Amino acid sequence: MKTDSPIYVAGHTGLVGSALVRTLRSQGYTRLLLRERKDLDLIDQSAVAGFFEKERPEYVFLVAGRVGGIHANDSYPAEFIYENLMIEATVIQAAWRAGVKKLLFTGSSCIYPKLAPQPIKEECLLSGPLEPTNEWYALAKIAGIKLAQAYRKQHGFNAICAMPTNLYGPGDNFDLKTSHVLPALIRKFHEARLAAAPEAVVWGTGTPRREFLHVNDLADALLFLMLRYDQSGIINVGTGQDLTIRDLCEIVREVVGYKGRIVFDSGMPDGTLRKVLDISRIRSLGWRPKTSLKEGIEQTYRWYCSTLQ
Ligand code: GFB
Repeated sequence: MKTDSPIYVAGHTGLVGSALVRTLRSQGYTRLLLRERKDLDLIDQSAVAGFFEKERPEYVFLVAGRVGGIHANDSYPAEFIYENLMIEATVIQAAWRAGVKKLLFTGSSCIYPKLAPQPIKEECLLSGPLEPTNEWYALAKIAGIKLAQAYRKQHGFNAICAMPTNLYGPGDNFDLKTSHVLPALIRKFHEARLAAAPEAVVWGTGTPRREFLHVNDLADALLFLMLRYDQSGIINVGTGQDLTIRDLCEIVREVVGYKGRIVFDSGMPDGTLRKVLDISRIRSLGWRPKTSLKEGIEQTYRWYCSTLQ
């Protein structure tokens, strides 16, 4: 991939897509093909095929999809499985037909079995039952992996699949119903501090463990893989470190400066109790995350506050 290669970033306005555009531009890539949903519906097969035939991208980052936290996944299963399945099938087919040189597809660590041995190796895929709250999304992403591997096997199509852990950073969704845990905690504690509320409510029991990767580090890893990885096997992207939701609350509380009580609502789902990734494969290629969790949360909180002005 050269700096003047035509590169299509599907999903460029989202958390991952916007970080990828920042990274590509900062690395001198000048021919980015970007289309907003209103201009190109990725579920519309003829529109997508037309776009690829006309624009002829050589490289594709397929980071578009319907995403959300545990409550959104559990509440909108039909939309999560349909939209993600359709986007993957439509873009991968059109990319192959139009002679794209290489496509990178992103999934999520929820593709792995709920009780996978930790840290989770790539080989654990399809070795046990999924977490029920996100099985719809997970199955759509697993189908995306198999699509990529099938097009490589039958057509020699160079599609690779990166499996990131839980992400956070600037450009995230801070809606308290549909977001992931980290932006939700930042917003809840921020609003509780402003309101001098005696307590803030957090979902679940606080005991689940999660791993968090700053989205700028993911964007860096995706460019790294697009330039250096050409295997059929999926590859994990994370930090290899996790913590309990209870400990995460303490870090966010400190960053936001909230002094009140944190109350856990065990009526809300915990989801998977642990899903930390084994990142030895990407490490062996020479990639390392750069952002510590504390730094990343401080930077994200500053960004969140800048959006409130
Ligand atoms: O980030 P999160 O929604 O996704 O939840 P998952 C992580 C943990 O944080 C769960 C707890 O145990 C939640 O119960 N939690 C506590 C909260 N308070 C909150 C809150 O206010 N909001 C949210 N959202 N969580 C998702 C999958 O699972 O991970 C997706 O459903 C995707 O498909 C994503 O894979 C990366 O880590 O549980």
